[in-house]
Amino acid sequence: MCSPLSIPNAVLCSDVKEVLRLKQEQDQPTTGRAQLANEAPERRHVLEAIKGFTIETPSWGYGDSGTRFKVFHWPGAARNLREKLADAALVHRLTGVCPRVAIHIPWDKEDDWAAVKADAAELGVRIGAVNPNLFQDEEYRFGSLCHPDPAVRQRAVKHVLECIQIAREVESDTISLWLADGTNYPGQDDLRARKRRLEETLTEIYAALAPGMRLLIEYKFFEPAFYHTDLADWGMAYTLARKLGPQARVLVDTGHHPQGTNLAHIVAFLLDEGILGGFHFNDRRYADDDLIVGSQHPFELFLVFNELVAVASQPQAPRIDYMIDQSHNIEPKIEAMIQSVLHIQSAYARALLVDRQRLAEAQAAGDVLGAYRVLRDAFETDVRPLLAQAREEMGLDPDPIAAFRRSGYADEVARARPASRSGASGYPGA
Ligand code: PSV
Ligand code: MN
Repeated sequence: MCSPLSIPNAVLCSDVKEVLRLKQEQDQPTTGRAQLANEAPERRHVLEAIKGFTIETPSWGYGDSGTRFKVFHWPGAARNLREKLADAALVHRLTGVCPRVAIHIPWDKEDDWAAVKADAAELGVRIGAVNPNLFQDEEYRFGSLCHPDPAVRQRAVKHVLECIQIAREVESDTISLWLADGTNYPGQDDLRARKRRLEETLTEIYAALAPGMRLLIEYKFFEPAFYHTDLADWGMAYTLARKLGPQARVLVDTGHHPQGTNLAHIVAFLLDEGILGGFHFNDRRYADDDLIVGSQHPFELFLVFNELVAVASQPQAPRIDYMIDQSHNIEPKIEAMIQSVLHIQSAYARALLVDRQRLAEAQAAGDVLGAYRVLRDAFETDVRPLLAQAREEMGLDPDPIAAFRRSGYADEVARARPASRSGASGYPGA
C-alpha cells in the first residue's frame, strides 16, 4: 500500500498492480476514470503533479539550424522572434504545460520589448530565460568573459548587462549564461588568469542582477574550444555560483558531459547542495547532439527525474527551471518539440510512481536487486493512459502530436513563411 502524501505535488509511492489496474480502466469512458480518480488518491496526486509541471521551450528550436556541413531549410520554420513565439504558443496550446519561451540575444533581438511582451501575452506565452550570445562576435575569437584583452571582456559584460535590461523589460527573472570560452592548444593562454578574469567579469554581472533575478551558470566540457573550456563541468559552475551568491545557480544541460557520465549522480549532488537551478534538456549519443529529449537514453532521463522527485517531496523544495535546449536539423521542429515535452512528462510521471518506501527499505536491507527492481517497476509502467487523462482534465487532446498533425498548422506556415535562406552551409559564408 502507498503511504499518504505530506505535500501536494509529489507522490511518495505507488502500488504497481494498482497502476496496471488503472491502465485497464483507462479504456473505460471518462466517467469511469473520474470515479477511479476519487478511489485512488495516489493517482490523483500524480495527475495533479503532471498538470502543474511546466517546461520552457527555446526560441531557437523553432528556427532552421544545422551541422557545420549543411543547414537544411524546413518548410515553415520560424524566421524571427514573432514566428518563434507563435510556434511556441501552439506547443503550449497543445500540451498545456509550456507557457514560457527562452530567447537568445542577439538572435531574437527586437527594438520594442514592451510590444514583444504584449504580443507574447496575447499568444498565451511569456518570455522565460534570456540567453546572451557570447560567441558570435569577431572580437570573441579568444573568448568573451575570459578574453585576455580587458576591452573585449568589457564588451561581453556590456552585452550581458543589456540582456539583464531586456529581462527586466519583458519581466523575466532569469539570465541563462553559457560561455563558449576556451583554448585550442596547450599554452595558448594562462588558465589561472582566465579563471580570475571570469570571476571578475561574473562579479560585475552578478552585481547588476535585479533583486530576485537568477543567474543560471551552464557548463560544457568541450566545443567550440577543444583543448580546454573555461567553464567545463559542474564543479566549476558550482564553485563560481557559490562565490557569486544566492542568486547564482548551476544549470545542467544534459548534452554537455563526456560519454558515460552519471547524470543522475550530478543532479543528486547539486540538489543536495541546494545549488541546482535549472536544466537544458535534450538527448545525445556522441557529443552535444541536441536530439529529442529521451529519444536515446530514456532510462537515464527517468533516473534524473527520480532524483528530482525525491527532493520535491521534501519541505524546502528548490526552484528548478525545466527548459528544453534542442536544435532540429532534419526533423520537423514543432513536432520534435512536442515529442520532447511528452517524453519529459513520461519520465516525470514514472518517477512519481517510484515506491519510495519500498526503495528505502530495500536500500537499508542491502537488497541490491530489490532496490533496482523498484525503480525498474516504475520505469516500465505504461504511463500513457495517465498522461492522456491529465490532458483530458486540462481540456486538451490526449494525443498532442495527433492534434498537431490534424491542425493543418504545418501546411499553413509552410505556405506563409518562404525560406529566409535556402540550403546554406552550416559554415556561414561557405
Ligand atoms: C550551448 O551548446 C548551448 O547548450 C547553450 O545553452 C546555448 O544557449 C544553446 O546551446 C544554444 O546555442
Ligand atoms: Mn544548453
